[in-house]
Amino acid sequence: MNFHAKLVAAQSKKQSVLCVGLDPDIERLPIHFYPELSPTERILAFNEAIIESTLPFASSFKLNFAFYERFGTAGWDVLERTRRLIPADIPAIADNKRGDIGNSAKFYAQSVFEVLDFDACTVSPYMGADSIAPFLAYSEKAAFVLARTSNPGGADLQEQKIGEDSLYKILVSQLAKQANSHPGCTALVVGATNGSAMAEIRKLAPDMPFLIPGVGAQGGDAKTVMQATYKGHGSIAVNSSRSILYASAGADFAQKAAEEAKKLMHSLRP
Ligand code: NUP
Repeated sequence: MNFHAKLVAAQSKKQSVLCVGLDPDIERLPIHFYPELSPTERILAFNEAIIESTLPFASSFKLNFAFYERFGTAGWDVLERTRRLIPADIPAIADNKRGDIGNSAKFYAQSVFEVLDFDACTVSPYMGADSIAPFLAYSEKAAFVLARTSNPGGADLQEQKIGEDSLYKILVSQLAKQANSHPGCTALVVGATNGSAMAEIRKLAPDMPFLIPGVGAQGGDAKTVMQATYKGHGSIAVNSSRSILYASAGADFAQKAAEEAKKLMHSLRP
C-alpha cells in the first residue's frame, strides 16, 4: 500500500486529519519521568507514552530529525527505535528537509525510505527538480516539498515576486503539473499560519496532499486550515507538536497529551 492509500485508510478509520509531531525536547520532559535513565532513553520512553496515548486520535506521526540528531549516535538510535514504535498501518513522516544534487539525494532517499522505512519525508525545493526526483522514484512513498512555510522568515524568499507571481506560486504550479506523473508521491508543506497562502495553494494544487504544520504553538487556526485546504480523506495532514507533547509537565503528561490531541482532532473536522 502506498503512502497516500495508507493515509486515506488511517484518516477514514480514525475520522482524523491530526498528525502528532514527535519533537521531544529534553528540557521540557516531565522532570520526574524516568530521571535515572540517559537523556535519549528518557526520550524514547516519553515517545512511547505519547504514541500510545495519542494513537486513538492520530492518523499520522511526524518526527523532526533535529530533536534526535542533536544527541549524535544515541539520538539516531532513538530515532530508529521511535519509528518502529509507530504501527504499520499509520503513516510515519520524516521531517528532515532534504535537498541536494541528484547523485547525493538518491542516498538521502535510500536512508529515509529503505533504512529508516519512513512512508514520507520533507524536501526543500531550492535546488530544483533533479534534487527531488530521487525521492519521487519510490512509488510507495511521498515527498512533501516546502511550499509556503509557517515561520516568520518564510516570506523572505517565498513571497518574492517573479513577474506577476510569488515564488511559492510558481513552485506549486510546476509541481502540480509534474504531480500527475507521480500520483500520490508529490505533496506539499503548507504552513497553517497564512490563511490566504493556504487557499491560493489549494487552488493551484487541488489534488495534492498537504502537510500543514503551525496549528498550536505557532498560532495557526484549525477552522481556517479546514476551510482553505480540506478536500476529503488524504487531502491534508495537520501537524501539531509542542501543544500536544507539553500539554502538562506533570506525571499526567500522557493523559493531557491525549486530551489535547482529541480536542485538536475534533476542531479539525469538516
Ligand atoms: O513550515 C513549516 N513549519 C513547521 O513548523 C515546516 C515544518 N516542517 N515545520 C515543523 O513542524 C517544525 O520544524 C516542527 O517540527 C513542527 C511544528 O511544531 P510545533 O510548532 O507544533 O511545535
